[in-house]
This record gives sequence, structure tokens and C-alpha cells, in this order.
Amino acid sequence: MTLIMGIVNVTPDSFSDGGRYLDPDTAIAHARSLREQGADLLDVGGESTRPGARRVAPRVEQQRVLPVIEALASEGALVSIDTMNAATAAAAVDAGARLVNDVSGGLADPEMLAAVADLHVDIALGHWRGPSSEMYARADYTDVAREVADELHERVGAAVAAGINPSRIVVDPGIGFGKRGVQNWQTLRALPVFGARGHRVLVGTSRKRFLAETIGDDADLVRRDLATAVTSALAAGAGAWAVRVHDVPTTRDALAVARAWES
Ligand code: PMM
Repeated sequence: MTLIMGIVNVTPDSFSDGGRYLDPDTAIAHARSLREQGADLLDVGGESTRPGARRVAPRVEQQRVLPVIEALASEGALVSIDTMNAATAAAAVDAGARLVNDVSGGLADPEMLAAVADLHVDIALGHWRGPSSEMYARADYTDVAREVADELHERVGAAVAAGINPSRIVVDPGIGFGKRGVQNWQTLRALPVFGARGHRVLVGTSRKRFLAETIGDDADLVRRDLATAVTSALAAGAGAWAVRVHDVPTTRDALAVARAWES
């Protein structure tokens, strides 16, 4: 059964919810409601990765996420830390996070993979071709699905070489990261390929630009969440382990319908 990862962005500048949950109490309350709505995991992040975003100092990132993680983990929630920084990952695990979600697949911080090996937690490795400020300049592919699969495989190899148990590794094709419009659809269509070596597959399409490009650039959040629920249900049908979403009820219902279809 595909899990729902609810997004808790404790940032001033994430592209669809920046600034809404910057205060820890507001972020905690939001995360609690995602959990009540059916989120199986809560992904807490303190640095925006939206196109063009500036990097945040690890100290600031940690100030944002640690109180939120501590509160949620102490209530028994399964928490992941969305970070590209090894020190933040370690502090977050110390505060109770059980999964490190690194959209850069360990590339942004050379210390990341060794740090996670020492922490003995799961890690999600995202497909990434450079920081937000320059990722679209690197979106050149001859065969995007094959290149994403090969580059992810290389990151898995680096993680294992750093001492991470292969069973702890989740792969994520990094929808929207270094991919333009149709390249995201070509990547999603190849989803079963990314998990072919036995790793769990995580997919994040929530509210992303390529969805708006499909349903209309003026689509509001309600329409983007509906589009997200459809891609999440299709991802579930293609074997995704988890889908990362902002709006839990729409995706929860879509996954229930997809399950009924399959059963
Ligand atoms: N996308 C964003 C942030 N973190 N993590 C994973 N594993 N996969 C993603 O696709 C992903 C991510 C950017 O989206 P947001 O700014 O709306 O949270």
C-alpha cells in the first residue's frame, strides 16, 4: 500500500506554501492535522528548493526544523527531514527523525552519505543535477528516463560505498528537479524502472509547475491538488512506495479509489 508523506515546509519561500508555517507552533499544528487526515509520514524541511531559491545557513535551517521534529516525534509520528545538509540531517535524527530526505542524492554536501551511514536511518536519494539556481540550465537529456535511472543508480552506489545498507535506500526521480515540462511526464512514465533493483520509490509531484502547465498556468491550489491526487494515484498504480504531497485528503481519497480499482 502506497504511503502518504505529508509536506511540512517551515520556510518563508517554498513556492506554494512559503511563509505559512514558519512559526514552529503553526507548523506543528499543521503537521498534526496532516496526520489526522491520513499522512503516514511527515516530511519536515527548513530550506526551499523551489527554482531559483537561495541556500539557507544550516544554523537557520536547524532553528526552523528541530523544534517541529522534536514535538512530532515525541507524539509518535514518523518524521523525515528534508535537507541537503549533513549536520542538519544528524541534528534532525537526534531530535527523532527516522528518514533523511536528500533531494540532491548526497551530491550537495560531500559529508551527507557518510553521516547517514553513521546514523543508521533510511535515506531517500533524489535525482538532481545541481542547485535550484542553475538546475534548468542542466535539463538536457537524450533519453531522460534512462539517464535518470543511471544517475540514480550511481547515487545508490555512492551511498552503499559510504556504508549505507541497501535496504535503507529509497530512490526518488526528482520530479521538477533539472527537468522541464514534458521531461517530467517521460520520467513518471518510467517509474517502475527506478525501483527495478528493489529499492522503494518515492515520488513528489505536488503542486509542481509541470502540472500547472498541463491543466492551465492560472490553476489555483485546489486544481493543482486535484491534479496531484491523480498523479499520486497513477504513481501508486506504478508501484510507488510513497507519494509526497501538500494536501493529504485529496490524495488519500485518490489512493483509496486506485486501490479499489486494483482489488
Ligand atoms: N520536492 C520538493 C522538496 N522536497 N523531496 C523529495 N523526496 N521529492 C521531491 O520531489 C521533493 C522533495 C519541492 O517541493 P516543495 O517546495 O513544494 O516542498
